[in-house]
Amino acid sequence: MKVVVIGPGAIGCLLAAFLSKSKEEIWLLDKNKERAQIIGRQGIRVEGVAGNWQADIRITADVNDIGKADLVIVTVKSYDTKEAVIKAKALIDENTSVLTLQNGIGNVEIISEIISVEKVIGGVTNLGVTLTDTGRVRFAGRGETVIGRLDSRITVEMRKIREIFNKSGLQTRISRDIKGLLWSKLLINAGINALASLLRLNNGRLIEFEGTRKLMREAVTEGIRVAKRKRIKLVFDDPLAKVEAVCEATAANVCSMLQDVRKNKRTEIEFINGVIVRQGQELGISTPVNSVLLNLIKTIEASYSLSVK
Ligand code: KPL
Repeated sequence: MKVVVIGPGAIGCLLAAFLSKSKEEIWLLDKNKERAQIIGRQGIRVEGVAGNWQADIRITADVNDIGKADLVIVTVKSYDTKEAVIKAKALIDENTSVLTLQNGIGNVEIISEIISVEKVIGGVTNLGVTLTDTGRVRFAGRGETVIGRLDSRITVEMRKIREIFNKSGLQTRISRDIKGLLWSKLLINAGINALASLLRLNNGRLIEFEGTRKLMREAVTEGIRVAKRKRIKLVFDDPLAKVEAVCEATAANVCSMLQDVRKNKRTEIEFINGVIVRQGQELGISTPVNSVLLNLIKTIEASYSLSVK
């Protein structure tokens, strides 16, 4: 199988490094030529809970170097999905599956506008990973990866993906209810990412303080209300307990949004708390905590270049 991981961010690098342990042909596709050359020379360095090791990797910024792929895995930031998939079209033919392992809600839909929905597989991953430098990642928390299709079907391609991921050491399963999964993961990110970024705390710290625990629970409870009204079946019996469990399991991790804020980069807030606020408005459900989190993170983004007066 020829597998192309798009985006050498934290998740992209970690996936490519793990998958390169399999017998398959693994590629990393970067939009930045210089960075691709650096990673090509150095390989990907992984440190953390799976030990410290190095993976040599095929990487390019030119899709023509790769040819047609059997599987394309999208790991770019949600606001870059459209551009990344349009650029990757040359990799995709009738036999290619496209798997999104991104945060937030909306990526399956964005990808399905560019290529046939038949080829698209959704997924969530709870791997806690930080990009410490170009092609260098700290793997801070193991977590399950779950994949599924909007039409609930389980295909041969999905079984193959599960097999390759598991063989590479990435614990992976298939679900028939991808919407429920994406919303369940959304609740985790809605509870953790914005708060951790505003307070500049590791995931684990969020459950150590009464104030953050309370706000986390309120943000998640608002999301649960929206999901319930939309008749989304959440996969956790107790989503509030699950968010706290993820904080514990990824305690040392700097969440992806805080990694972005530290680098003065745009965040995925619109695809996380923003989704709860917008869908809440449409359904007449008030989401005050998510609205505050959304507006504060947007203000941080808008004020990156400003200095204190
Ligand atoms: O998905 C994550 C993220 O950082 O975006 C969690 C699971 C919260 C791990 O940090």
